[in-house]
Amino acid sequence: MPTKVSFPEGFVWGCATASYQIEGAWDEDGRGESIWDRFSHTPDRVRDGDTGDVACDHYHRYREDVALMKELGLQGYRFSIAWPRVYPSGKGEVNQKGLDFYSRLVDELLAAGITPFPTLYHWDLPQALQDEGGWANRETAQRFAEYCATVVDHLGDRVKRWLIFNEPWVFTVLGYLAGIHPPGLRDASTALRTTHVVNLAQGLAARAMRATGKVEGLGTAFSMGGVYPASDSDEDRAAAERFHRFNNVWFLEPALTGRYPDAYAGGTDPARFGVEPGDMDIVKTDFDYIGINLYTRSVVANAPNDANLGARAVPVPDAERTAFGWEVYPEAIHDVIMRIWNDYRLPIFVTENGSSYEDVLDAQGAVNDPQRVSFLQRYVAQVARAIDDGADVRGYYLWSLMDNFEWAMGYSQRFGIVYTDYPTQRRIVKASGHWYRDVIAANGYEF
Ligand code: GBH
Repeated sequence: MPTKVSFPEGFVWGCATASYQIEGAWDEDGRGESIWDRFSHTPDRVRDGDTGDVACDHYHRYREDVALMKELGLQGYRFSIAWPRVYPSGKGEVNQKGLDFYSRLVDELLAAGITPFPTLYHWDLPQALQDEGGWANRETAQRFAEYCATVVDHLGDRVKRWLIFNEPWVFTVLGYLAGIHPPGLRDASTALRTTHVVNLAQGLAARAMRATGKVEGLGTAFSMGGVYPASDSDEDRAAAERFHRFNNVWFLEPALTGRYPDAYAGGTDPARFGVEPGDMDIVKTDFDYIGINLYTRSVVANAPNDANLGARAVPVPDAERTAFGWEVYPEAIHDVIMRIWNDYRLPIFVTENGSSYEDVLDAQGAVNDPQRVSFLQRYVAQVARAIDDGADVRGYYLWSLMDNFEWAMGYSQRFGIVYTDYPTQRRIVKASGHWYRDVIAANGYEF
């Protein structure tokens, strides 16, 4: 018997992308240098020396790209705005040409009947602000709020719903603790301070955006994953809970409650975050919804030797995996949505979900990606199950519209439902793209 998967009326089907990953035109029309330009232009930072200098050339091809979205029947499009296009050095004079690009993109989307859902920060900090300490510097929070208010002021007549940050956990932890994203630091105490500056930035930005009077919806897209204890023991269950607090709600919890979650086995002294009097009132942010980016899961065991969480992810042998090596575990999206819905009771958008596989353009000019179709069939069915179980999930944004610059992995990972032929910049809709178009048209599917 096939499974029938259906969605409530008004559920939004979309795709997601990010500025640095698709735009290219890195030094055009007054755009300033971003930390990803600096990082990718530094030898040995990105696989194969790849950079986002050209990427998908979306800056020049946005009209064709929006036409493609329309062909697919997309109802929503999540993209990000590059801060250094708007403020080339992070502050001071606005670069009108940068704002104009996003204004044209928004007009094009609206004309195609697609609702824009922009993210204000998807990792491309102006390098000039990094030179002053980046997210470790409290001043950056003020500059971010000013930038956000400027953008909302210019686009807010047409754009109603916004996401402030993309995955604060990823850019602080990978950038300042693991050193695999810019600025490439490995410094635990700086990393904790960036956590707090980012939270302040979010609170200040939300207030500055609302002050324009043009905002109808605000949230942030958080990186999350399924977390399951390695055994039924009390120790493993407690370790899994600490892992959830650090990996899933490390940023969400302070925004909603004004407190840092208890994730560290030995507790976390607020002084280590650099919290000053009054800060936690600013950090508290009035979200209209929560964005969840979810790809995989972790199985977690108690680990007394781990100095931080006292927890570690254990290998899952023989698991099904994507080309990136991430385990395919569809129930994770249901389980995380239910946990977040039960704990916080705010509407949820799936702001990213998808998979990378080694796609090839065949002799007939087609791209057959049955693994991605199967991945999506199973994950999206779990989103429907969460809705059936009572969670208020408003939409699903698939990562990604097209293959693009996958950060430290360069162009080696293809996440698109549209294949990007980089040498020619031709876009070829993959089998998964045809599948998604049919799902959107029917607001559901069978498999
Ligand atoms: C997102 O990051 C980004 O927002 C987006 O820009 C990016 O292109 C996309 O995802 C694809 O990577 O424990 O080894 O199984 C996602 C980052 C993905 C980080 C899952 C943690 C767990 C890997 N997260 N990952 S593992």
